[in-house]
Amino acid sequence: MWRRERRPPLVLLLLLAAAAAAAMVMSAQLEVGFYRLTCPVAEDLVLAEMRLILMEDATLAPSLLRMHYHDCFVQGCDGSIMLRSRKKGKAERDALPNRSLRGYDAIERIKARLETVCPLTVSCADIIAMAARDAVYLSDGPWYDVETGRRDGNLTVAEYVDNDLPPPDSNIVDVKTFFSVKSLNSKDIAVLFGCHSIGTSHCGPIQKRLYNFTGNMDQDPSLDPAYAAQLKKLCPPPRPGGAGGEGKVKVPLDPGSNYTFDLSYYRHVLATGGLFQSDGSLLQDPVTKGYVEKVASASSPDEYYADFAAAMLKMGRTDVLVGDLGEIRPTCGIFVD
Ligand code: HEM
Ligand SMILES: *[C@@H]1O[C@H](CO)[C@@H](O)[C@H](O)[C@H]1NC(C)=O
Ligand SMILES: *[C@@H]1O[C@H](CO)[C@@H](O)[C@H](O)[C@H]1NC(C)=O
Ligand SMILES: *[C@@H]1O[C@H](CO)[C@@H](O)[C@H](O)[C@H]1NC(C)=O
Ligand SMILES: CC(=O)N[C@H]1CO[C@H](CO)[C@@H](O)[C@@H]1O
Repeated sequence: MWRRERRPPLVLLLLLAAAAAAAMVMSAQLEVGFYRLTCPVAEDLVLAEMRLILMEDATLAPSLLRMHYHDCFVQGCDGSIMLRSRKKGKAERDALPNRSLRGYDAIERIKARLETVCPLTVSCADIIAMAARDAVYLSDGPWYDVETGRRDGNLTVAEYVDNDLPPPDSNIVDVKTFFSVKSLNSKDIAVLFGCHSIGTSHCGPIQKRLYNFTGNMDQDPSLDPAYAAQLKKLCPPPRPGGAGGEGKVKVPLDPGSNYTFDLSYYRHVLATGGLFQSDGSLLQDPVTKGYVEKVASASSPDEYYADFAAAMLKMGRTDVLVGDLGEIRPTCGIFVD
């Protein structure tokens, strides 16, 4: 369930939490309000800290939303994305697509606050899930009740990143393949891509699309020419032998409203083909295209926001560790051993 205007009163939250808990006592699994007895301030504290973090750097909102996606897709939502590499092996966070992930310090800052109030209680995976929800909410998007009860994994392998995350030049068949492994269907794909309503990209992921689409120094014909021209001004052709687009320039994923979580991403994809080929791939399949068209012409965001909440909960359940599995670390990035 989602609410656009305000957070619900605490009493309502507690009632909902109790109802959810009652429905889920059968086995250890995620639930709304998992910390209501062990750390009742957890969610309020994360939100308060997120307000401060975003006041200092508003661009961290999309980064923290993205972190939840990466955490869940690589090894399940188990906080292992936070672990630093050790001598033994390269960690997820040092794999290539990670180089543009930001917000590790923000998660550690929230974790440190929680450790002073409820030591060794709240998992890093849950902090990431809560921070992602708050990032959406604080970007004028919907509020939804986030499920908690995840525990943290201590296995992190850089190679998994390439195997689990679809690259930005994916077509819809590739995207469906990657998402179906996580039990996410075509509708979930279309809904979750709305995350690209906030935030930015480096030039690297779009260089091929702009300058060398099929290897003949051509441009992706499915990209609107006026939009492509605009992008080319921001992102000049890569220098031969130059570092592949890791420069300072950042391009908005949803031009004109990249600070606000709204439906304009869908209008943008429909009108221009989107920033990444993967965004444009939504138009290659009747189900995802139908969804884009529906949201793009919706008169109210309500239905999309409800879909978004449901899809985020679904993604947030990917391969989670619950009950006695996993661990709670004092610092998200540092192994306990
Ligand atoms: C096929 C699936 C996806 C692909 C290929 C993809 C790819 C990318 C790429 C290449 C970037 C830019 C990184 C950079 O250069 O800074 C990006 C940014 C972002 N992605 Fe995705 N993404 C996908 C799905 C998702 C999903 C499902 C979510 C949310 C649940 C998400 C949330 C974000 C956000 C919020 C940003 C902006 C980050 C920032 O401004 O720091 N993405 N994505
Ligand atoms: C929106 O995009 C512009 C670049 O066009 C960037 O300067 C700004 O930081 C972006 N905002 C967010 C919240 O990412
Ligand atoms: C364009 O793509 C082709 C095929 O992938 C590659 O061989 C060539 O080096 C690329 N050209 C440039 C300038 O990047
Ligand atoms: C990882 O956690 C498990 C418990 O979940 C523990 O048995 C194991 O020793 C830990 N391994 C490392 C490398 O920290
Ligand atoms: C933001 C961040 O922590 N990124 C890491 C990803 O990998 C590079 C290269 O190993 C690290 O230097 C970064 O710290």
